Amino acid sequence: MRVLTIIPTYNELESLPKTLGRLRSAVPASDVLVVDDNSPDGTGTLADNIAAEDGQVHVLHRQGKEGLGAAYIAGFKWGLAAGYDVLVEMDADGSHQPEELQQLLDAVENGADLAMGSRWVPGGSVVNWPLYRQAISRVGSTYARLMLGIRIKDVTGGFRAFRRTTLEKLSLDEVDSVGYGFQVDLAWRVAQLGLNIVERPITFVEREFGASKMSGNIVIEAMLNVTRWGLAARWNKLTGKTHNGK
Ligand SMILES: Nc1nc2c(ncn2[C@@H]2O[C@H](COP(=O)(O)OP(=O)(O)OP(=O)(O)O)[C@@H](O)[C@H]2O)c(=O)[nH]1
Ligand SMILES: [Mg+2]
Repeated sequence: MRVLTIIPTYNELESLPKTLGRLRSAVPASDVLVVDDNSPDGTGTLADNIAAEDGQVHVLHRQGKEGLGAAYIAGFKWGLAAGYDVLVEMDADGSHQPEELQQLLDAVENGADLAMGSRWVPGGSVVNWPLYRQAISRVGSTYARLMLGIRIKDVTGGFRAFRRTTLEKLSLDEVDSVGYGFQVDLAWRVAQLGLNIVERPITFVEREFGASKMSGNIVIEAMLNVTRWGLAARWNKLTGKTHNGK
């Protein structure tokens, strides 16, 4: 399986080299694509310098900050066009442990269409995350699980391995949610297709350097979308339509 790990970056000058170094030693077979949105702190140039030394690291430069979702969509398209079999989402900020990637890849190798790193399954944990963030994440995931009728315990998580055929079945151009909403959106689309989603426990560590790009608006957007999608799915069921409205 040819694996591409996609790492979106916006001002991750301190974190990116550490994360890349760990990833390259933990899973040397995985190629890497850094998707940088013209970070003012020069993360893009730093990524270019690393790529110049390491033929397995690639960089996709985008003009400006368009959000995590848009960066991933661009990265997925790049990876699909380049023929990768598995495409991985991973944050640059150290929250996702590269040493835990292999178990997600193993799950895909064993038949998962989407393997998701999960903080909220047995064995999963969070380190240095304030209680209020844990509460938002748990409540948000539980709400999404009930509203959407899916079994995923950590639906906002962003450490994931997609089988190529899974992404090929999604209409990537239709996905326009931002932040956490983007992760929920993708998971919901995969769930609606009836594909095989598995969760594997991960240790999520709060970022050490740099600033979070999370905001209250992102949480609210995600909640509103989940409500909308859940109601639409129920309505479609009642009126006999399939969940994607066809
Ligand atoms: N290319 C790109 N990357 C982004 C953008 N926003 C966030 N990222 C990256 O996406 C990853 C996750 O962003 P974070 O700011 O850590 O967001 P978060 O993990 O939801 O928030 P925290 O838990 O507080 O860290 C990091 O690698 C960011 O650098 C963006 O607009 N463009
Ligand atoms: Mg983060």
